[in-house]
Amino acid sequence: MSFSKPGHHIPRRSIEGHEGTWVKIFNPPKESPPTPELLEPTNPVPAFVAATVPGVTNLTPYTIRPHLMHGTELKMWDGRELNFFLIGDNDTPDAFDGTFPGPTIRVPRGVVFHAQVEGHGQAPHTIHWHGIEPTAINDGVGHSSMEIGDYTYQWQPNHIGSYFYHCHRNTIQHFDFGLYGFLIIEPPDAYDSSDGKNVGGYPRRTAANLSQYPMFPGFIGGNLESGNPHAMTVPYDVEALWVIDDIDSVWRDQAEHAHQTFPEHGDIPGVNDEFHTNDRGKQEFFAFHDFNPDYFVVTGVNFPGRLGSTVSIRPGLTIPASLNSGVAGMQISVNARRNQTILVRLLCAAYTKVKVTFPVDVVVIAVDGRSLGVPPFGRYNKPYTIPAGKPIEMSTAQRMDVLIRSSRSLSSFGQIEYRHHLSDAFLLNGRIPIVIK
Ligand SMILES: [Cu+2]
Repeated sequence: MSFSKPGHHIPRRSIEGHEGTWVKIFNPPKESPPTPELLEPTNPVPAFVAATVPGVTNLTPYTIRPHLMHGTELKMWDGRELNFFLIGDNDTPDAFDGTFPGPTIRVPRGVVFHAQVEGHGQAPHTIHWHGIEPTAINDGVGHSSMEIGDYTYQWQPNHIGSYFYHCHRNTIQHFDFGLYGFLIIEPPDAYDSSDGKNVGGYPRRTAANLSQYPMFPGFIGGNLESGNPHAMTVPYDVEALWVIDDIDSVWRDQAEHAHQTFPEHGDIPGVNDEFHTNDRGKQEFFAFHDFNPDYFVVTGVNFPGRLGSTVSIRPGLTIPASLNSGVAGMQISVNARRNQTILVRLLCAAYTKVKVTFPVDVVVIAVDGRSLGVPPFGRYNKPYTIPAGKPIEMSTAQRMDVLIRSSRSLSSFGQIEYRHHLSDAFLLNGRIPIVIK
């Protein structure tokens, strides 16, 4: 296979005539421009969710409708309320007022994806689809693409795996304050129920090359160009989502405005901007340079402990179908049976240094949305085993997909160790129950 003759043909349109829109620009369009090269969306997921989850609507066909907001207070484990910016969804009552993290978006590979996005309150915001490869205006990087306002993002995913989406305007604040969610690209037929499979549940499949790991049954190898949507995929029975994050309450108290780090522009942008006042003309510019988190969470769930402690979240925590694109039963704390294939999707959304440790051997099948050992990059990497107890170091924005399968019962914990990004001081050990029986 080659790039000039790819196995998966995903049609792309020429950008001829739109070049000016696609290059880096200092002042991106701020007012709802039409999406260049707009195609008909084909994402089947919004209609599936509306048909299966009570109360959910799908007002724009084949399209999701997220919105970005600011200024919500969420209660932490000790009762203290902290300032959050949240992503909500206009079609989902459970998510209308925003959730932390934002709803998990699942998309089959190869569809034309549309997100009709509104920015509320202290816009501008963007959505960056981290690891997807959209055109530049749809990539949602502040200062170099659209800043909303309102905008319909368009892209087409071609690699099955784990991604996330987040606001990329003044990222250090907006991402940290909660404007992010998880994003999963699934096999092309993941939402096709015509063969009788359970579209809204498990087992599901993800990309992997497990030819050297016969312990995981159901792996289908073969050729990506064969047309088999399951070539180079493996089924999993249980799925857990661990989004690792840390929160500095001082940042949340002192920088409540979304423009806190927008400098007052001089007459030569980027040269003589005024970094003592923000663009509201106030002496409130906040530099976000000194990060000292004192709250720690996994997938929005608080680790209930002070700095220096070792604490656990509850067993049996799951994510409702309304916040997971209609799929019921995705877990946070792991609860499985012996000889089930368990997929844990890890995302480091923290700014501190993070080490993840499992009580069992895990097989790493994908990193940053690319499955190891699967063409076209399969010659350069392969899945590998990380033995029980050996820490996995992660840094901001990294994803890692690991598989677990145990023939023995187990009642233990995965562990997330947080250390200060500069001093390496120990901050907290967060424990996540893993029960296999
Ligand atoms: Cu934002």
